[in-house]
Amino acid sequence: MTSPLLPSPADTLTALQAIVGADACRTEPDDVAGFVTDYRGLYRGSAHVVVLPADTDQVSRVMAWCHEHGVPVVPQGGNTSLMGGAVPDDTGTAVLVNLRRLNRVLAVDTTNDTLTVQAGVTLHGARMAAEQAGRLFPLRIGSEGSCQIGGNLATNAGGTAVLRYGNMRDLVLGLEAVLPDGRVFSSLRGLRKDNTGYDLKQLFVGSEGTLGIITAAVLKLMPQPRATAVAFVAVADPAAAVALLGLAKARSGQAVTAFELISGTALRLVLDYLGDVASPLAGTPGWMVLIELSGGDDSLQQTLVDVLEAGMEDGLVQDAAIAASLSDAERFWRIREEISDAQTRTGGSIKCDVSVPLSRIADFIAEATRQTLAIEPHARMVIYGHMGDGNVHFNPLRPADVPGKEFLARSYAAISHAVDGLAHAEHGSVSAEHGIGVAKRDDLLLYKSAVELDMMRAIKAALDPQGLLNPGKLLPPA
Ligand code: FAD
Ligand code: 2HG
Ligand code: ZN
Repeated sequence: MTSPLLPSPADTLTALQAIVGADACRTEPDDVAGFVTDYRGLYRGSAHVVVLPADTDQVSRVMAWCHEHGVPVVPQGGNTSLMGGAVPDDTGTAVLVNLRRLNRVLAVDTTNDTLTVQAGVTLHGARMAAEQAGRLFPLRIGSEGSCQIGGNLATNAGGTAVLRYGNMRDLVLGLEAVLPDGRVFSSLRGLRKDNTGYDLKQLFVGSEGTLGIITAAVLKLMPQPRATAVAFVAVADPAAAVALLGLAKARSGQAVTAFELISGTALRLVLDYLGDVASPLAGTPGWMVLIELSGGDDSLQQTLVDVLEAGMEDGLVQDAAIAASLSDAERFWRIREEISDAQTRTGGSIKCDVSVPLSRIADFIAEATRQTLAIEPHARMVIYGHMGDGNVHFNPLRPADVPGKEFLARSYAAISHAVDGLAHAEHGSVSAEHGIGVAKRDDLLLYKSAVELDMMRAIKAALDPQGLLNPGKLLPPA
């Protein structure tokens, strides 16, 4: 509930300029447009003012002022999320707080293996800071050049290395966040053990900007792997891919770092989009996996060859290309990472970001495909994702001759409910890594129990009783 007596736009601007400076307040439509439209151009809102604070103290004072005057606040990082959570609604009453100026690496501790950064450091910046210190920060997602650590935490980002290193929740040791009333919660400590009660920092992870504005974090660093081996592999079907994963785990110990499934339709789409990139395999197999092994063992390449040979003997592997150089490996990965943008460019993509237990994933894909094609017989089955951790991006794409808007209008609801319903029935999740935002907000009523929803609302009410922080996101209306 926002106050019916909001301050005038002029008073709000004057107050916020006094806190962050006039240069750090944007109000001109051209300056604001990029902040109020989401990455895919599907969600457009408006903001009363976009504020670019320079430090935690400024964030705290902005929040305190907005709290005192009942003004809604939308936190934003790199604005790369896919669920519409980082842009305001169209009422124009919100203040949008973008964290991009909080972009300093605060400390690298190579003895404790921790990296302390402000929330606006991009994921790429954090990975580079780790690399310069001879360490690895292992979160790996295609948007790393733009997304920010604060956004990664607020969405509990996943990506292609979760199988080995976990998602963002597993990679954070300490966190600083400004609460809706302006107070600063700080647990900026690099401890791997701390059992002194509730783990409050984890409340903010995956909270999508509804409980506080994350301003800094202490992240875990890992040793850099001494060797990496990558292969693009044709398999008969998802069941063969699951069996190959089991074989790779058994033969390589802890070395499987990524195991990505790619449908033939997804490969064709991305190769058309990239234009000048050669396919790693001859023809277009029906299904492929991109496997990466990494570790300290120089014989890793041979281990990968052994895995693939054993896979061929077992009838799991139909064809394989092993990266012979770094540039091969980069090309294989580029093909995988660009699938999402290839869909965005084509338009008319129904995104189902589901996870199910690995033991159910092949049957799930078969049945979800059958039900989708019963609704849209000519949909293009762009199916890919982080199979190694059970996460499938099941993203039917409009038939080539149907405009995106028409496809979404006639089939989005039916297909997404069918696919999500199947995932739920398999004890899976209807949002494995992209979060809820506004896109899936009301679906939570179908897929979360009354007890879970009550607990989520109780936490929100305790920290943000006025409901001012990122209103309308994540929590379905009571
Ligand atoms: P934003 O989009 O700005 O915000 C996301 C949410 O977090 C919003 O609700 C916002 O209010 C909140 N928020 C942002 N910053 C803060 C803060 N400092 N404090 C509090 N709340 C905040 N996601 C994956 O999980 N895995 C992938 O593999 C993956 N690949 C992608 C590939 C592409 C090409 C694209 C475009 C996106 C991909 N994403 C992926 C989605 C997206 O990049 C992630 O969700 C990312 O973590 C969002 O970070 P951001 O800084 O852009 O956040
Ligand atoms: C990926 O794995 C991202 O490439 C984006 O999570 C998935 O666009 C998508 O659906
Ligand atoms: Zn993904």
